[in-house]
Amino acid sequence: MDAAELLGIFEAERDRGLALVAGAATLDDLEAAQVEVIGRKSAFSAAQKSLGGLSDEDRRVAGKAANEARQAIQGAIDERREALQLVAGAALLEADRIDLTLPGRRPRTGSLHPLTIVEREIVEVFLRLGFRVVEGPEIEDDWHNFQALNIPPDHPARTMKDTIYPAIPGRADLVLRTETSAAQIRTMQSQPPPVHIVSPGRVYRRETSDATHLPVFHQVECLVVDEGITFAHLKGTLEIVAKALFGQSRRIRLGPAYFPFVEPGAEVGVSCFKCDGAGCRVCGNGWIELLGSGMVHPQVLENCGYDSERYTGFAFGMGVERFAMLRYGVTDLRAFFENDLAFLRQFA
Ligand code: FA5
Repeated sequence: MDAAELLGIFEAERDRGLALVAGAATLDDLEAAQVEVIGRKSAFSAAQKSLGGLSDEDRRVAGKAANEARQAIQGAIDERREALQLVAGAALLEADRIDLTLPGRRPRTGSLHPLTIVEREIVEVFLRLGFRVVEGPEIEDDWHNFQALNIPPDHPARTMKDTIYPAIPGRADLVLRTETSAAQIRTMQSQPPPVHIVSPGRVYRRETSDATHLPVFHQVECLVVDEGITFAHLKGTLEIVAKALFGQSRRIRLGPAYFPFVEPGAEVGVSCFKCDGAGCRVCGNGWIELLGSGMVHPQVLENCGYDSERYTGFAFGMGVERFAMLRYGVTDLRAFFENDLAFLRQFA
């Protein structure tokens, strides 16, 4: 190819290149235009390579023209790239724009579990009466859970409240506590009378679940020990607690019951909140059996180092789930442990 032909190519490619660059609407278009017009395989580059075949004078003139054309194209590309980058940046900002005037999304807050609400409510009543809250361990030893409570190893009451024995090497004496009464023992061991405590917590029994029984449930235990404590104090306290929890018009009734750690022992019923003792679907016979109670057995006081000739006491233990069941009209205790959010949110 002679110099004139090459000059023609450089000029034509420059014009074609400038037009392509000007028409590039995106950075990708621009990239393609650059490859096409001045890329290694372009007509322009091929023409530039053949400059070598020209005479010195022609090569100088045509080479200069080639460089100028290439610079013009490259300059146009750089300019266009800058402009397109601005556009792309603005588009990105636009796409990412946050509308600060939109209302915020409120995070969903949790709420207390109904059993926690009820347990606190029960404990609150005792706090108002001047009781102190104590908590005992859920893994107890046989002595605190059974023996100190007047339930020796061969006592039939063990079968009524059989439990789960954790497999801890070398500690065959450990049991998951069957009732919060073990907290009585620990409290009496740790302090002299008078005692006014309430002890909430989880308990375990080898029990098959049904609508009113669970193998894991909660109790709140109450214990009072002092000089001159009588059954009248027990009944009076139960009345106050029942009225505080179920309403001022509630009545209580006591029936004989056996617990090895009290003498005498009583099962306590509360007149039904629904039918006021007439009998209905909730209670059956007008009364709701809620808790076990009694005068602390002298042997239990002695087991804890208290002088049973000088001190007497009463204790009772109530089921938190049973109370929650009555409070909320829940017909099956298992609902409290199924973690069904639709159920739980009702208590929020
Ligand atoms: C006791 O656990 C005695 N410690 C109560 C007591 C304390 C008596 C102090 C005397 C002095 P009982 O096994 O009845 O007693 O349980 C007490 C309450 O726990 C029951 O009235 C009931 O409300 C609840 N309860 C018992 N078993 C279950 C169960 N499997 N599931 C849910 N609640 C239960």
